[in-house]
Amino acid sequence: MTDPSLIRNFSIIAHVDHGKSTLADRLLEITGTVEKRAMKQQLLDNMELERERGITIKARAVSMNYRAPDGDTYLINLIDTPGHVDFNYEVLKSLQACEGALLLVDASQGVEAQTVVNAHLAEQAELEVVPVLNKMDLPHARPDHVAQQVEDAICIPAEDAIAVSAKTGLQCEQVLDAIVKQIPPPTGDPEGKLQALMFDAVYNDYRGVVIYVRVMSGVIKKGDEIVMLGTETEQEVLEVGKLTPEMEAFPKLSAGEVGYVVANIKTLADVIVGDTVTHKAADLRCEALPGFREPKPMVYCGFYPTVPSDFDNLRKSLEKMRINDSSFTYEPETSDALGFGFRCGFLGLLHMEVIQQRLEREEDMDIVQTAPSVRYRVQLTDGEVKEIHSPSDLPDGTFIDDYLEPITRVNVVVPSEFVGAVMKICTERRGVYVSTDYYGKERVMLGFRIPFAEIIFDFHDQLKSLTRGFGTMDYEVEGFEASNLVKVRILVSGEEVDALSFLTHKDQAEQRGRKILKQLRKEIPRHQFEVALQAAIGGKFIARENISAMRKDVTAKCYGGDISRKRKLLEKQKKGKKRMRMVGSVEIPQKAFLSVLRSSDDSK
Ligand SMILES: Nc1nc2c(ncn2[C@@H]2O[C@H](COP(=O)(O)OP(=O)(O)OP(=O)(O)O)[C@@H](O)[C@H]2O)c(=O)[nH]1
Ligand SMILES: [Mg+2]
Repeated sequence: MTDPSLIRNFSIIAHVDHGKSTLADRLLEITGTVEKRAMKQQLLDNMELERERGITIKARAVSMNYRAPDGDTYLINLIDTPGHVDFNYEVLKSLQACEGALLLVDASQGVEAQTVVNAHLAEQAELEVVPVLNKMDLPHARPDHVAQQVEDAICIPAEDAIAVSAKTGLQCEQVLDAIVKQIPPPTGDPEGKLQALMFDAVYNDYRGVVIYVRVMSGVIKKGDEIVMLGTETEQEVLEVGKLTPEMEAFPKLSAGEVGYVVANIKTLADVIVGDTVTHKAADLRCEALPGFREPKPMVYCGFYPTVPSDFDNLRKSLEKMRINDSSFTYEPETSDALGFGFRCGFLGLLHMEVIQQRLEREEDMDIVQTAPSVRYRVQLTDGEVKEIHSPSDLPDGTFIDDYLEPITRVNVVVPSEFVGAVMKICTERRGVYVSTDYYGKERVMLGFRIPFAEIIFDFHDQLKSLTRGFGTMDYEVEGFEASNLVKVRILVSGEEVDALSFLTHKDQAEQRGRKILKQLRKEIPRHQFEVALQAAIGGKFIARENISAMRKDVTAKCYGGDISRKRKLLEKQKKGKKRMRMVGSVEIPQKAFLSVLRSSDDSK
C-alpha cells in the first residue's frame, strides 16, 4: 500500500493543441513508465481516430512512479484530458478524481477560451492549479507576456510558472517537482470504509466492462463483494490494478490511488459514470459521493442502417458506444424515407462526427446520417413543455403556444484588433453583446448570448477565418428562450422526405430551404423524368428547384463489345444503387441526406 502522503493525483488541462498529450509523453518518459523504444508521439491517444486527427477525445489515466530529489518515491497519477469544447465533460469527470491540475498554456499563443473555462472548472472543483507554459522551443514564445495573461484572466499567480518545451523535454522534470511540492496529497483514510469514485468505464471485448476508480477511502481488492450505490448492482471483484498505461494487476487499491476494477459486469446499463463503489455488507457501506451532473446532449441527428436488416447490429453497436460515453444517447425512430433507425444525441458536432466514424470503423457499420439539429422545446396550450429532438416530434401547430430554443453564452478570445470582426459575425447570428474583459493590452474576451442553432454549424470556422486563426471560442448552454421558429418541409416530386425537414428561425427559413434544394439538385442524379424539389412551411411553398430529365446510359462509354468491361460498369452502378434511397420513384443518394449540414459550408 502506498502511503497517501506519497501520492499525487492531477489532470492536465488546457486549450486544444497546447500540448497536453505531448507533455504526458515526456512525464511517462522521465519516470521510466514507458521505455524509450516503446515511446511514440501522444502515446495516450490510442484510439485510431485520435491518432489520425491528432486530438484527444477521451480522458486517459496513467500511474507513474517518480523518484523525487528528496529521495522519496512518489506514486503520481496523471489524467490527460481533451481540449475540445465538446468533451468538456471528460475534463469535469477527471477533475473530480484529482487534487490538482496542471494548467498548460502555449507560450506562443497565450490564453485561449478553453484555458479560461478549464481553469475555472478546476477552481470550482477546489483543485490546486499549477500553471505551466509550453512550447518554449518556438522562436516566438513569450513566456513573461503569457504569464501576465494567466494572472489577468484566471487570477492565479503565474510569475513562477514553469516554462517548458514538451517537444524537446526542456524543463519537463521541473514539472514533476512542482507536482510533488505544490499539489496536496489525497486525504482519504485507508482504514476507513471503502468509498471509490467511478470516474470512467470502458468496454473490453474479453473482460466486459472495466471501471476506472479513484479510491477516496478504504481498500478494494480481488474477491471483495462490492455494490454500486447508484444502480444497486452487486458484484465480486475479479481483478484490480493500475494503468501503467496498460492494465497491470495489483493486489489492491487503497485510499488516494487511481486504478481499474474488473468485476464481471456484462450489462452495460449497470454502470453510471460518477457512481460510488463500496462494500456490499450493510455495515461496511459508505455514503454516496455527490456524483456528476449528467451532461445533456444538445445536438441530435438520425442514424439509419444502410441495409435494413442491420438494425439490430446497429442497436448493439450504439449500446457499446454508450458505455464508453455516457453523454451520448439514442432512441429508436422511424422515418418514411429511411425506415428504422435511431435518433442520437450528442454534446456537439465534433462529438457526433467522432461517434459516427467510430461506428463505421470499430463496429464496421454502414450508416446513413441525417442532418443535425439542436434540442428545441415547445410550450403546449395545456401548459406542458415538450422536448423536441427531431422535427417529427413536433405536435400539431394548433397545440403549440410557443417555440423555445436553446441560448448559449459564448466567450470569444481574440487579439484586440479583431474585436470588430467578432462583433460582426456574432450580431449577424442573432447574438446579443454581453461583456468585454481585457487580458493585458492586446488580448480580449468578448461575451455574447447567441442561439445555439446559430453556432453549431460553421460559426467556429468562420471565426477562425475572420480572425486569421487567432480567435478561439467556448460556449455553454444557458437556457431556453421563446423564438419565432418554423418547420421547413422538403418535398421531392411532391412527396415529403421526413428525414430532410428541419426547424429553424423564421427569418432564415427561406434562405436555408433554398440552399438545401440547391445541394440536393447537385446530389440527386438525373432521372428519366423531371424531378421537382420544393421547400415548404406548412402548405406554403418557399423555394423550388428542378432536375431536368435525362436518359442515363452507363455503358455508353464502352465502345466495341468488351463484355467484361461492360459488366464491371454495371456492377459498379449496382453497388452505387445500394447507397440510394427511394422516395416515390426518385432515387436519392445517401450523401444527399447530409447536404443540409454541408449546405452551410458555401455560405458567405
Ligand atoms: N514546437 C512545439 N510543439 C509542440 C510542443 N508540445 C506539443 N507540440 C505540438 O503541438 C501539437 C498538439 O499537441 P498535443 O500534445 O496533441 O496537444 P493536446 O493539448 O493534447 O491536444 P488536444 O488533446 O486535442 O486538446 C502537436 O503537433 C505537438 O507536436 C512543444 O513544446 N513545442
Ligand atoms: Mg491531447
